[in-house]
Amino acid sequence: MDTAAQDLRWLDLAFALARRGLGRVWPNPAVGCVIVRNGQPVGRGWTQPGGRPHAEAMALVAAGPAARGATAYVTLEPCAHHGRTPPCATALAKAGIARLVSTIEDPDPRVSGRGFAALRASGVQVDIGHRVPEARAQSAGFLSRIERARPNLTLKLATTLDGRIATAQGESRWISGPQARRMAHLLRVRHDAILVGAGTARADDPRLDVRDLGLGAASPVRVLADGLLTLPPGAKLLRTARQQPLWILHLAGADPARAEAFAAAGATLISCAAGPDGKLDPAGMLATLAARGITRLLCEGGGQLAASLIEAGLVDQLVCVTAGRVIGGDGVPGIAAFGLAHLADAPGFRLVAQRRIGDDLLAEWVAR
Ligand code: AOF
Ligand code: ZN
Repeated sequence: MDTAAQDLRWLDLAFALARRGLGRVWPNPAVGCVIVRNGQPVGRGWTQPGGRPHAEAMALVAAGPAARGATAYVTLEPCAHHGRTPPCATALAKAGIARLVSTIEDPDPRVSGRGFAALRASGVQVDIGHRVPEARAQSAGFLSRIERARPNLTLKLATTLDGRIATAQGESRWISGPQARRMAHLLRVRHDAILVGAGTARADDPRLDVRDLGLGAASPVRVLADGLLTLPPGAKLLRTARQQPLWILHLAGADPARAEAFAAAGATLISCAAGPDGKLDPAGMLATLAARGITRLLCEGGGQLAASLIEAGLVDQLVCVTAGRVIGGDGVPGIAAFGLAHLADAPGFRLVAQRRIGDDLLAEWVAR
């Protein structure tokens, strides 16, 4: 294998390591780092839960003196700012790294090119611009938080062939099969927060955790969009609020006594702006979550919330599970009405993957 191909192979290993951090490192990006000397990996690292230590620091500790003269492969520009620890760029140079192979600049204003520049200034050979689409995709949440002041948003939909999520009587357990439901739990682990609307919370009384995967510690923040604080006090979300964070987004005008009761149960109450229709403004909710550090957000419904997010053009990816059943037009639609007048204005998505999952069809779409 020639050097260029070897480089990409090591960089891909760094991407695989970075993946371990997804959903657990917010507000930071999940970064991976491999240090290679004489064709052998001598140190591997990835961003640790909570966002620190950084990937490069972990890999340098693992490599020890073997880092001298080695090449470092890093999935994002090494940082240049003094946080709780010295900058990774300085640490790499100090450890004697001879060459850096990396992807894109870190858009954090404290970094944005300064990491690469510092390494170059220290005499390190800096070779960047590799695997750019992959780097942007893996850091999509972090890039979105910095560049758009909102999280990257995935909407998960599990519907019948005719796009329904429940019968007219509200029966919804279960539309998709066990394999698809397990996949949905794995999807939660890779996100910082799970968002549901109040209607779904009242109808399904979900816990929104990942307990059946034995990954309790990796459980994401649960976010409930409940403008008027309609959640019943006995809801599982509230009863588990002390074990796993529950943030409730509500309107300023919601009943203060209910707000107090929910806070007393352990929930974090967050007041959000209203849109022109008097309901929670979807863009405002996302901005609020980004300001609190959320980078990767997974919305699991229901139909009203899904419709408002899609209508506002805020859905970056759709993960659709389609089950081989038909409920009919009196069933509850997975995406509620949003009064679209012209087909030309219909939000569009591009199919990027599809496969069978148990007896269901899994399809992934990205916003056009
Ligand atoms: C790296 N390697 O593994 C990560 C980086 O609050 P701090 O000090 O941890 O810094 C957070 C910033 O560091 C974050 O906004 C991003 O620019 C960068 N993240 N950098 O060199 C890493 N996670
Ligand atoms: Zn760093």
